[in-house]
Amino acid sequence: MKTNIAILTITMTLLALPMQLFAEHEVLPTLVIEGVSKRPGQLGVAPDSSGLKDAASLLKHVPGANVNRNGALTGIAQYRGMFGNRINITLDGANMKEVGPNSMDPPLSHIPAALTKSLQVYRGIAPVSSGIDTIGGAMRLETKKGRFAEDDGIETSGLFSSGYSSVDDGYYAVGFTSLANQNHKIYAGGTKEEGEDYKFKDDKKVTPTSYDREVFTAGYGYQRDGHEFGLHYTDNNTRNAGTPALPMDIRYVRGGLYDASYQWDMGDGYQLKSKFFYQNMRHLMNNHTLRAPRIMNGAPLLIQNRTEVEGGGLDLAFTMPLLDGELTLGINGDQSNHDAFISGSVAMPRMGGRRVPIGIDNFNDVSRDRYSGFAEWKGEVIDDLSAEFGIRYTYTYANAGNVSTTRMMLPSGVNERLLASRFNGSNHEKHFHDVDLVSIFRYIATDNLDLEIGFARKNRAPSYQELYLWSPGEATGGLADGRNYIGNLDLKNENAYQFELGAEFHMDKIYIAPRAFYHYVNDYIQGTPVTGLGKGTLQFNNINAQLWGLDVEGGYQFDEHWRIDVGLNYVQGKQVGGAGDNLYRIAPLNGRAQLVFEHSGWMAAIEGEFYDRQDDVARFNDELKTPGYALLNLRAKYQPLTGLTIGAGVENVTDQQHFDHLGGLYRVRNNPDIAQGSRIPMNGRNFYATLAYEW
Ligand SMILES: [Cu+2]
Repeated sequence: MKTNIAILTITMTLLALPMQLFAEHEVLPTLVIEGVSKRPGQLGVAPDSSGLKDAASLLKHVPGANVNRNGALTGIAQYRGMFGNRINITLDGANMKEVGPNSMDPPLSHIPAALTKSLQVYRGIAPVSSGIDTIGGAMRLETKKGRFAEDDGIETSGLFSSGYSSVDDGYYAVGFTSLANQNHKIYAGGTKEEGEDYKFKDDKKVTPTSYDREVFTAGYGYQRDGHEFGLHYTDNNTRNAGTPALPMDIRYVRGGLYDASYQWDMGDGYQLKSKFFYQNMRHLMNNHTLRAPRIMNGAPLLIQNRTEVEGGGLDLAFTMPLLDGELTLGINGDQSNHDAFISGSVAMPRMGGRRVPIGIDNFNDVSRDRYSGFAEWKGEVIDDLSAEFGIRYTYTYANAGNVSTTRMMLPSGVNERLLASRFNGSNHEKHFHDVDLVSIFRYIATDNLDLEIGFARKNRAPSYQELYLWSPGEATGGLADGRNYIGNLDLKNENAYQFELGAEFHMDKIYIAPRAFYHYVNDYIQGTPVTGLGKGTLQFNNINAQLWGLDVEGGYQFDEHWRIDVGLNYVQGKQVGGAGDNLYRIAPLNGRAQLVFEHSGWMAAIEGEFYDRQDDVARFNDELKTPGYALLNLRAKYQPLTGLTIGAGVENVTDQQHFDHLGGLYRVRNNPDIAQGSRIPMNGRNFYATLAYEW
């Protein structure tokens, strides 16, 4: 398809200005959110405050995508009903591993929106070249890295921006600068974001949702005669940040990602790309700094979980022309090691209320290594018909060390030491073999209509939590359903058969791009009831599932000043066989429409978001239904001179109380305004203002 897969561009400039492009002349079936400030043909949306904290919030603008929000900085990407590690998310090409076993630090949370250059979401079936484990899709985030000078001489560029939001009394500031000539560039940047608990209807508060984070980034780049070399470092220092949908809150997430890349453009379509990355992160969470602890035996149960991850990987890809297209051959490998240790103290009534320390291996010396290779060909088959064929083989190795616990008895009466010795007596070493297959055809039917049809088989090996959670607990990769889970050493791969049908109609002033999909997932991993481990405990198991739906994006340009953009998302997920239960955490039917007016440096927008009620809820974990809602947002921005932008707006203008179905349950005690176990209210009315200068 030579033209016209619509590309949604949400610019993440200083102000996080979402911008939308009509039919770009690009081959990628991809949505792009990127940090270009001004380009001809750009169709704008006014400044947004939601993207200021967390790059994941940007996903709400992307057809098919959404966010499972467990906290202010904890947004787990969702695409068409799949989420977490079913989606392959790369940061500057690196598949960064979470340090939190409950996904308090999902990949997109490492980079604040203000340092994001672009976020791409592969619409539909993700190509095999986009990475390992793309059963639910693939997303790529690129951080800001400055640019090489175009002419002789030294060029500097940079930006400063800051903003304030009333709903959480939050602010952010970002500075970024680069110094470059044609061959060398160096750059550095930093952000600070801080906010209080956010308010909802009539100044009630959702506690704890305060946050405090600093991110630092620096790097060096070199280019000459088709060679490009880069070194890049990102450091995240998150301090106290609330996650009210989870049993604990973030005390800190610390650490960084180092990467080195080398690319050689040999000309005539030959290209070599390589990348190496290494990460080391530490994390502490607890149940009593940002919230009131749970009471056990008549006294507070004080617990914390200290976790660590070390990981790294290598990617190599070689591209060459073949027939009327290009062939890419590549290998990828990564390794990670995870540890988590729970400690604290519990009051013992039999010992006169004396506190007794506890220590439990949550995950001990867990490793997960992946070795993978792929081949992908894209090109023109005949006139107006192009195709993409891909195959990827992946071997996943997982292992875990033995565990111990000082606890005798769980609250359920289960002997935890017995569980530990049972786990230690079983074989933890696991091997998984996966083959991914993709074939996509794109046909230019007329000058105004493009069609796409795609088939794929995609796989995912079980996560380490799904395998090795040996004692009933909630470290489940952020499921946030309030249930205790136990792992399963007998889990098989998930394998999905995917079918995609897309069309794009575009004319001078209008475009509309609907896409329908159907996925059948063999051995979909989900909790199933298990007996003898306490009431409500679930065990990860293989079931069969199917997901289907439709997402649509469209736009119409009335004249040079007025335009409208719309999006609509629908997805259903069901268990196949069994009770035909609904899958968990599926977004209800939703849509958004945005009317934009632009005139001589001014821009104003009215945005409406609509979410239907969600009645199709999972029974296996007693998921709660959610009522529908509509939201009204007003946004404006003004550019008094080149490089300087002022933005302001009001979100949730009418201060309605509403609930995000993907937001999880409220796990905190002692808040008179929100019952424990009910849905978490979303932001109340928010006034925000931003100021940015770019040079
Ligand atoms: Cu955590």
